[in-house]
Amino acid sequence: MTIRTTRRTLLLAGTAASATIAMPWIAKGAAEFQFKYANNSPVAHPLNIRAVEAMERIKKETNGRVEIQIFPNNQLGSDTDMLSQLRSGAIEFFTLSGLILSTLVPVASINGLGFIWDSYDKVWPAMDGGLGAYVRAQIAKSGLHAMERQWDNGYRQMTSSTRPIKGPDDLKGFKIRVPPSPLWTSMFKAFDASPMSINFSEVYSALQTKVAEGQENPLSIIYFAKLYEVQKYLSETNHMWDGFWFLANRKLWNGLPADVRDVIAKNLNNSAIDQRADILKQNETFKANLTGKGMEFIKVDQKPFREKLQAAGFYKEWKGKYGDEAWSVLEKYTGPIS
Ligand code: X2X
Repeated sequence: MTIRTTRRTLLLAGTAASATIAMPWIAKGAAEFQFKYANNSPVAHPLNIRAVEAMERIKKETNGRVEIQIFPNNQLGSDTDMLSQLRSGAIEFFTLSGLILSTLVPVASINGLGFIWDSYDKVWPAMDGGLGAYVRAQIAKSGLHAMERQWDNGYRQMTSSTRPIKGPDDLKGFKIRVPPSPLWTSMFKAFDASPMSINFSEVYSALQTKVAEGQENPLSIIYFAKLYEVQKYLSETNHMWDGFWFLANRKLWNGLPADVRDVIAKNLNNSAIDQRADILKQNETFKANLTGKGMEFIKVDQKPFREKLQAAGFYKEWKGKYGDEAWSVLEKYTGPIS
């Protein structure tokens, strides 16, 4: 299905799971540079709304030289598939959680450690500052280029269809879907849960068929991907903060004329800032909206969760994996972690 990219039609198209965000007014072959940008997020998610806006500005500011077509909602495959497509050059741009990117660039999951971020007031200075720069330097060594500004996924919350998760003991043996990333598996093993790595493209059906009892994601994803249809309880754990790196194939990126690169980077970085504000604003209404869809919210105390991770040696283990240098960059922003 092809749709026009006005905001209204995008919102309408949010109901069509396989909608393409195409730009039909651009004659095929008209642009000097035609690129593909793919992601895992629902069409109505702020990531896609703001990406559409960015691509329109990029086209305009390059006088039509650059046309970037968006493939949302796992249309080109799972995150794992899209990451290989990006590396091979089959697609030029891709947004991916740093935690999943860690399968290629190990340190990229560092911001996802459990219970280390009190608030966005610490997250953004870290990711826009020294910690983000550290991670991006490692990404650059992997054949990819990450734009400076990360896009928000959000603080992650646990959901369940079988039983409410009130404290860490409720996670014992809990069949929870986690994204494919060693950090996620390790964390939920430390809770004595039974984590299963499943790409986001398969999450709805894994929950619907009860292959997994629960999952964890930010409110925006739970809402826009309609996970409330297949989950009952939502525990406000805020257990991790997760963001999307806007990635380009590095060879392609470096081969672009500098002026084209500048326009693309500027607009993607500006739209990232707008998208962060969208998530923040929408977070104020998601609770009421999700309750309206039948979800039951549960307030939880983070302390026993964190203590369980400490007792399991989780922080010590990951400090060893990331190394002292990365850990000290992280602690500059979070304060001491042990
Ligand atoms: O896969 C997920 O759960 C998601 C959508 O949050 C990510 O992209 C990491």
